[in-house]
Amino acid sequence: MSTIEERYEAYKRDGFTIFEKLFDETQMQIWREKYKELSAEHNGQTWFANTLELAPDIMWEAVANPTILEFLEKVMGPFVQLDNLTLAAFPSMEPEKAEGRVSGWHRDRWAHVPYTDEYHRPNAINAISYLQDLTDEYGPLRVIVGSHRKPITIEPDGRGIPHPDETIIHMKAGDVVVTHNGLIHSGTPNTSGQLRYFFSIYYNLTWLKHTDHHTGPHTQDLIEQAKAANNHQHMRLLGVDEQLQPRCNSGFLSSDEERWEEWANADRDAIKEA
Ligand SMILES: O=C(O)CCC(=O)C(=O)O
Repeated sequence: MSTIEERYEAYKRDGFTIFEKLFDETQMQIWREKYKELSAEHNGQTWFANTLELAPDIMWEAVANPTILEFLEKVMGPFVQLDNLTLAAFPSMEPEKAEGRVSGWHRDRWAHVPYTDEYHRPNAINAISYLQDLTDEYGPLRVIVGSHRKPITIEPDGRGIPHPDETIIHMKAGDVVVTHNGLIHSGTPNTSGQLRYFFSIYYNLTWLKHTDHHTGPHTQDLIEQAKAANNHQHMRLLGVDEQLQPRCNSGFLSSDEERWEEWANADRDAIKEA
């Protein structure tokens, strides 16, 4: 087990960190069932965004997972909002069609191609879990370690094939990989004969726009609950950041990380117990 400091150092160096077994089988089964229900209701659709609004009772615990949020606030400061919550499943394909292919190299939403090898706070972070073990048949995750700090580009004809610098990660069911949005990564085609579930909790900085709308009645109820509890961390997740202006104009003369910790502690102390 690494300490949060060790994780943060590894994350800055590699562009990702993996929390093992963060979600348990009961939670994963509930999410898989929800996917099947949604897909049946929507003519076999395989990709669902806005899933917090679609199923708040079973999704909020993932979005507001304390272990993930503690780490995100360490990395981004207490400026973390939900950009989008996606539950998807990649259908299986014939092994001959998948041979020598990857799903598609990319950096994630709100990224840019790095100019230098300096570390920068990410604009966004993906907390991805797969609701099954990613064996070779299900299709492992591929990453180019450290590519959030390297000006690597890939020509179009290289984007669907293995990369010489890739690392292949066989994620286990319930593990959560937290990526820097500048990390180049790809899935691998699924040839298992079963669905390959993909659950992505995507967070960005509160002064950016969010991709999910957060305007639906269920999400609005969650905002009201967070306001009643004076829980700024939860309000921010849903797009309401009441401290944004002072905290984004703090003068920037003491270390960012010290200020972030101070603000996160102040938010915790401000929560009203129910
Ligand atoms: O399929 C995977 O393992 C990764 C998918 C992914 O990174 C994405 O859709 O952004």
